[in-house]
Amino acid sequence: HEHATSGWDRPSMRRCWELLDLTSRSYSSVIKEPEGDLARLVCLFYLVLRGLDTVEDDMTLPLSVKDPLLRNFHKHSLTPGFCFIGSGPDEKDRQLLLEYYVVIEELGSLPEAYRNAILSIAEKMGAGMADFCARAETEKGAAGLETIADYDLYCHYVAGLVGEGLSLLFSASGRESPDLGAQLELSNSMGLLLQKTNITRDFREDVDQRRYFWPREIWAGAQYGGAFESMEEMCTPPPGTVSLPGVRERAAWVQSAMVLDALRHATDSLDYLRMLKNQSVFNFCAIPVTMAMATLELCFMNPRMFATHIKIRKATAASLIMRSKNPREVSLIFREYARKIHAKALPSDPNFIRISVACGKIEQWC
Ligand code: PS7
Ligand code: MN
Ligand code: MN
Ligand code: MN
Ligand code: MN
Ligand code: MN
Repeated sequence: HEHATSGWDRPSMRRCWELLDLTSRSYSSVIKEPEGDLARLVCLFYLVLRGLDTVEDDMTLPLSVKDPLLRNFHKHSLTPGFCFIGSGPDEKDRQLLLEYYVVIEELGSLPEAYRNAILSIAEKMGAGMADFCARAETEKGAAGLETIADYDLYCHYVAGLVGEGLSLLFSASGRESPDLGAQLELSNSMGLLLQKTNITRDFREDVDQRRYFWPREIWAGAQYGGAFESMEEMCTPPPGTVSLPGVRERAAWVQSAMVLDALRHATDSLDYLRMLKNQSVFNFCAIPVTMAMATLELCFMNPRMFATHIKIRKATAASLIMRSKNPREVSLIFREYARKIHAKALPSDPNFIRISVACGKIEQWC
């Protein structure tokens, strides 16, 4: 990759590109997609939000430290030399917070409108994260998320706002139309589709860390086939032990309700992608969402998801990256996965009719 206008002449920006590679699992390559200065903006936006998420995810920090750190992170991002050394030693992204002053230095050199756009999103996200951290604490580690409305709001803070901010950056940079930055509903849906897919797939990893993101309304609700007392109850029991009768089946219905809830955002995401005009911006946005659709199909009716970390096959990912280049092809990919989900749905699933309707809606979108 060439970073002609991406700041490779400055040590602080050079370090930011390295920190991106160090901290981003799936996004590092797509973030380098947009040309020149836009890639740099997205990289800095990513590092600010990754910093916030590292604070949010650190379960060793007491709420008395975490809460003000999240709420003031946008201000710290304007304070030359600021860094945070208090992350737990196991925190995989602690290096970013140790060297956060390089991000601050680069933010300082951005045109004011871009810096303000990035930091106003960080302010809203930090406040939202702090609100939900406090809720999880008072409910003694139990799910802070009660209702599907709570789940939507949490996902809005941590991912819908990312979509909103990215759309602003795409518009402000002149790569996309000014209308895009105003499509809050559609950009929110892009974020929610990605975040809900991540939360659904990461069931086991998150529960093992006592992080409960599935809304109680779904896993405790009889109308979704769940009626569990806790999320642990859904886990695959240790080898050699037998689970209670019906647990596996009811867990499958809860899983299908979670996949169904994520699918609510699919057609909005297709509408969002259809608005894009710039090829590199399109690739950046389309690749994560086609991967998400493949991941939802992998999760659906898959009992392994309750036992371990599942991932789409490398060859599938490579093919999706190559195919995600225009709206028509992307809608065909969505249709393909909607059909596969539809075909796996069982009539005995309490969500069966809702799944058929949701898949039918995606299949007919084109
Ligand atoms: C600025 C590219 C494309 C219009 C750090 C991209 C965690 C799913 O399970 O680490 O915690 O390990 O894989 C990304 C909309 C956000 C939403 C959000 C910033 C799409 C901080 C991705 C990503 C909007 C809160 C993956 C939301 O985390 O998960 C930039 C358009 C960060 C996007 C978090 C999650 C991202 C996520 P885990 P990851
Ligand atoms: Mn992570
Ligand atoms: Mn987090
Ligand atoms: Mn995280
Ligand atoms: Mn996750
Ligand atoms: Mn993960």
